[in-house]
Amino acid sequence: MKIASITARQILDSRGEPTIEADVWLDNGIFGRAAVPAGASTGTHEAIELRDGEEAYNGKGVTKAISNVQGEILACLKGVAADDQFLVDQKLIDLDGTANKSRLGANAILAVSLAAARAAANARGVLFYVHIADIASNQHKSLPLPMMNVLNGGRHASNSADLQEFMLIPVSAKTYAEAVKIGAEIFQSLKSEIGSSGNTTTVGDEGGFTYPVSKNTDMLDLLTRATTTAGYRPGEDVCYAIDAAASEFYHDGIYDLKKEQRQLNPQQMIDYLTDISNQYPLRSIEDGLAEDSWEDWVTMTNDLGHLQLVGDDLLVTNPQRLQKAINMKAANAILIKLNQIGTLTETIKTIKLAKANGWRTIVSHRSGETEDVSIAHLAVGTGADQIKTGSLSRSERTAKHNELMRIEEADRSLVLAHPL
Ligand code: 2PG
Ligand code: MG
Repeated sequence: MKIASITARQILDSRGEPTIEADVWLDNGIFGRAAVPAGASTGTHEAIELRDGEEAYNGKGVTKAISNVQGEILACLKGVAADDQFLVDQKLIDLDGTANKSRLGANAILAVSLAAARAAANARGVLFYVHIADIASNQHKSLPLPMMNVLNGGRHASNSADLQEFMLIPVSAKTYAEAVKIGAEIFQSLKSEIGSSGNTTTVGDEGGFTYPVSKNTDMLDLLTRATTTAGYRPGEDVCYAIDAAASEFYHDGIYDLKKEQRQLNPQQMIDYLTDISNQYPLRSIEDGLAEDSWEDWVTMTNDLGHLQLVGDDLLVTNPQRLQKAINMKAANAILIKLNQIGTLTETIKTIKLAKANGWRTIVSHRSGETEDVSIAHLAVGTGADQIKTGSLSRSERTAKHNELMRIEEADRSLVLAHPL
């Protein structure tokens, strides 16, 4: 199964912005397709996506990335075995030649990396998660526990909370389908709560409702009411998670919570998160502090290490940054985003490093998504603990939940990863 040709095209993501989709064709006539997502609250240390910077699409076109795929990348990969993912990705990394994939573009590289893996899975006649498990030499496939982002704030919404994501974790669910049921029922109950308070039931980028708060915990109160109304017990059936995305409101040593008119120094920010975790059944805090505040992360991990403390912008799926965090004991879990690092092989390497050190792994979408469901397969194939793939609305979010229910149906031996 050798790579014979590659085509790429510009499609739209869920925010209506252009993104790249690639088709990798093999010499046996089989092909694989993959599309790349895009973030809004991107970390400074992520691999670089190549955008045209020209008039079309306000500079966000990806035609240069497409030319790179159909030119240099195809020339480099033609004749390479698609089922040798390590070789495919190493050739892409070497061809690019930069540390952050800025020459060819991480978007160009990832589209090809994933599409080649898809093509190989198709040629083998196996579901994608099976192929990923084989690449990762992983014997322990499982279904991830979902963190469902039902209330959106920060850069993913307007007129909403400072903190970016308020998620529910259906910890009492025994199957993925049951997790979806719990999440969807609470989502509908949130809609009624918000609607009956006279507010509009607008959703943000990840399909969760926006809400005009005067303090950030208003979101968690709303979530508690909706959970109870839907017939579930906060703290027993459902726990909460937040992604503060704190780098977005951190400037010159200060965390600026505009909705609350509070400016907090790092220790006060840690105290603020501690208070929230004492008041609500909060089990997971992502990016509670800024992306380069390593020492403050160590303090937070000392104080709040009984919770899941997730590094997203801090770690950017990068094995070097993860190793540093492991050594320093900064955080205890990592968010995994393929396009932060740019190839499937490097993503798997980061997951394995995290697991080897007893860290939790959470496979994640981006706020700008497509109908591509590869992350559902990545989570199952690597046996990731959790998946963060948005709310129970917007098809680019539900596509992943739906795919996980299909995978569950296809292989009844897969179990849902342990609750937190
Ligand atoms: C995050 C992500 C996904 P974005 O911060 O975790 O929820 O957002 O894709 O905008 O970086
Ligand atoms: Mg995040």
